[in-house]
Amino acid sequence: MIGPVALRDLAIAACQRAGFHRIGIVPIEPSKRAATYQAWLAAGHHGEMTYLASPEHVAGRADPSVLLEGARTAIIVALAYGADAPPAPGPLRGVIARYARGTDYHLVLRDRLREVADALTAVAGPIGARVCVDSAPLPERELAERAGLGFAAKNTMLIAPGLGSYVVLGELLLTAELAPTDGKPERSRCGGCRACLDACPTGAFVDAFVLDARRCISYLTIEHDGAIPVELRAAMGARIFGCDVCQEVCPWNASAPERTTPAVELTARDLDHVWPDLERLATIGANQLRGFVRRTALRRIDRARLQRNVAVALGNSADARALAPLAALVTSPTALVRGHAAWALGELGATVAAARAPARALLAAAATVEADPATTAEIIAAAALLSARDDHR
Ligand code: B12
Ligand code: SF4
Ligand code: SF4
Repeated sequence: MIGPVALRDLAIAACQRAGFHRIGIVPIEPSKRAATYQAWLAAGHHGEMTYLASPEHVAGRADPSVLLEGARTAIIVALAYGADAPPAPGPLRGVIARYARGTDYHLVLRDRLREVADALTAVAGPIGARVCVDSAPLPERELAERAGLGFAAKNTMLIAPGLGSYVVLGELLLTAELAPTDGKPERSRCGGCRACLDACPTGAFVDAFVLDARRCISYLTIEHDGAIPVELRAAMGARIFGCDVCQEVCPWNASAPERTTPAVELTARDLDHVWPDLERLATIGANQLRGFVRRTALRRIDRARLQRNVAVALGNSADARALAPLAALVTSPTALVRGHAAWALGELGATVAAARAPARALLAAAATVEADPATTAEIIAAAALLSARDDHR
């Protein structure tokens, strides 16, 4: 029978062949941060992500052994994605967060971790295994920290020194005993820095290490259904899927990219998946949209949420050319999209004098046919903003 040390060496070799940038192996133990997690939920910081508070999720977060009968060991891996950002190719471009520019990392990590599980069972015979990536009820950052992959930073990210924080995490739970790797948990190495806390456009950090997801642009653009709170829309800028600001300002990311070759599947598919063309997305057909999001993390949001985000980005563009795509969005069959397009017309008209009269005309036309009360309220507020600007000329 193959022993824990030989299994560990086999697992490390398989993880290296699979191309992971960091690898750690730890015995499965109850979480030391279960109370932190529950306090975060109790404060409502998870917003509408109610699955995070389900009994199954809370149990797994407290003790990962409930996720796989007989689980004894966890392999934790980090995979780096690209940090480079080429310049925007033209006007009216949105921004997609770096982790979402290539193939969906859930698919990439899952496939690679299955290869590792197969390599182990090929030599050691049947072993119970469960691949976990993101949505499984596992405290991924804590596990990575415990396995010595990096430290918990004030922006709540796991920073892997030498790689930075532009890494995604995945785990393979196993019923076999593997000898642990020798990585040790590190204390936070943020020191006196607080650049991320100060740079967050929406003020989403309640404190160092504590994020109120309800204010986070990543949450607002991806997880949140319905209307985006009006007071947070301007701060979203051109971001239509996710946000990287609290990582962009981090000194640990400044030199990491040159030292890393990111996973090829996670690198940007093309310029349109870095700087999406907002005009195109405003009028994109169902088939084209399917092609654009295929096998990317973008498929997690539906057309209505995407076009809601596009409308906000157009409203923040301060570019009169945004009028044409907004004219299309304000007549969308989806009330959510029409409402955000109305808001955007108000913003655009308020910031670009040349767009004011056409924006007002579009709002007036929209008002005559609008039946949805929430959208009507958006139209009235946008028109009032334009009138106020006229008064202050
Ligand atoms: C829910 C969720 C979100 C939410 C909430 C994020 C948050 N910070 O809580 C939203 C939608 C906002 C989000 C955004 C993003 N997410 Co997310 N998300 C998750 C998910 C599913 C759960 C996170 C969670 O439980 N949050 C609740 C808090 C309490 O738990 P925690 O994040 O583990 O936080 C730890 C620290 O706060 C720490 N802590 C608390 N107090 C203190 C005090 C001290 C002194 C110390 C040292 C530590 C410490 O303890 C907590 C537990 O270990 C994880 C996957 C998973 N299963 O873990 C991915 C995950 C965290 N997300 C990930 C990514 C990539 C992102 C984004 C970068 C995507 C983007 N570009 O838009 C942003 C980053 C925003 C940010 N600064 O966190 C990666 C992070 C990889 C990494 N290097 O850390 C994960 C691990 C997914 C993955 N498999 O790779 N996400
Ligand atoms: S991802 Fe963006 S909005 Fe969310 S906490 Fe970081 S900087 Fe703030
Ligand atoms: S920006 Fe500063 S405080 Fe924030 S995570 Fe990076 S080192 Fe830590």
